[in-house]
Amino acid sequence: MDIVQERRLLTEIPGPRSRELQRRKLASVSAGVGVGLPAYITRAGGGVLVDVDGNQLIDFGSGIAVTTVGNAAPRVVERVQRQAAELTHTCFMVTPYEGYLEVCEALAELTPGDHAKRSALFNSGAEAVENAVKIARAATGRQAVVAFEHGYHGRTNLTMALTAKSMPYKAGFGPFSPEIYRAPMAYPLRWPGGAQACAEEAFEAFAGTVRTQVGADRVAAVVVEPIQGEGGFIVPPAGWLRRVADFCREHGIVLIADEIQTGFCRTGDWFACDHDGVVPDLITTAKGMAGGLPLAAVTGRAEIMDAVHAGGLGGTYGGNPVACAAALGAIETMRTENLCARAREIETLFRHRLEKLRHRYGAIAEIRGRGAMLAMELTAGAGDLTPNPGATAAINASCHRQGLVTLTAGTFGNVFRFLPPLTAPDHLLQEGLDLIEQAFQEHLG
Ligand code: PLZ
Repeated sequence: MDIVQERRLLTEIPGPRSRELQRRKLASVSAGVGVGLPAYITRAGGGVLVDVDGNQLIDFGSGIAVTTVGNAAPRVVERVQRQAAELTHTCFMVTPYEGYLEVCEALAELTPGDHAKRSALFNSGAEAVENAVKIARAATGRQAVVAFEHGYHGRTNLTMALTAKSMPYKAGFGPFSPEIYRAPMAYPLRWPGGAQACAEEAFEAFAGTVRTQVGADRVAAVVVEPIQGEGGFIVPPAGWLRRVADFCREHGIVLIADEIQTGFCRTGDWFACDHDGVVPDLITTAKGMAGGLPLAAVTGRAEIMDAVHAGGLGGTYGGNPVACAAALGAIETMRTENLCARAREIETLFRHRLEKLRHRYGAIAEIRGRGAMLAMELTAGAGDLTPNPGATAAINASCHRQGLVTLTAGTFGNVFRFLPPLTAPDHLLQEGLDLIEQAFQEHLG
């Protein structure tokens, strides 16, 4: 890693060269593709992004939970370079190669449960979720799929239907795929009966929705994020996921855990399901798995994965050799650098600072998340849960101006979330937290 791990501001953010590129963006890229912070990046490493004006930004987003092992991580780069020089593509369905198998073997070993497993590889998270639904339907002979309020599963037609939030993901893009049903999410902070009652009542509300609105024997799959990502890092109460899993087993429903954002060390375990002791039937992965190259997977029980007819799953690029090489480099990095433990360390470091802030600002209703996937939900003030997207956006913009790349989330746009690379050094994380503190000071006094 040859980039000095420090923030360095040479110009305002974005600087003049970035602003010039942003003018070209407006003239050449669809307006439908938004940009959060228009600082154009040329190099990155560890927890630092270097922009075209020479500024060094601190990365608290990891490109939305992707560069878990750090940007341009040495083992990823080494394997990608070697692979790209030898073989870039055959299409696994035409003439196969070993890297695809190695990734599927690693997935079988690392994902929850010690049953026989199979995997199939794809290009994006949405494609993985879409294929998991196809597989569950083929295996059960049923059509209905149940997803949750605040859930996010992608932007393709089927995954838009699974995704809860209308603006910006769905508005104007219908009609949506049929046979998708939505159940209430166990969201302790906003559960009408209070956080204490949430586990029990939210499970009953889910089971009630399935029984009365769909019919449990018509449901092919329940799709759930063990900790919701785009929805605002919503952590369901202990025991809720296990009860959902038990309900699925009882009714022959395939439980699909969408671990695209939570997987691969992010939450301090290999997968967030591990924390709850839940073994899903199918698990979807992407993002952190391949250190920045596009790769996604569906992994699951052999009898479910093998229920699909030969030729029923695939795609030209799924499991591309270079992306597979990147995944093997990323997984090797997670193992040798014990990044699950590092995520837990980061949680301790962040929580200490964020809780101090929460005591100072009544507008911070809650600090939540797990491992290096943490967030704060901002409301109108102490005791008032009215969402505060205005303060969230203003604080986020202040961080950007100071060279800290942060992200927001949440159905109401009032969640400020942190997803640092797990290889970022402590001093950089502390500096980022200083900037967050200053931004709160600036906007909330
Ligand atoms: N499932 C749980 O978090 C992607 C979305 C960014 P793709 N989340 C980032 C955006 O605004 O498009 C995600 C996820 C969960 C599925 C997906 C979809 O993964 O690789 O973006 O298709």
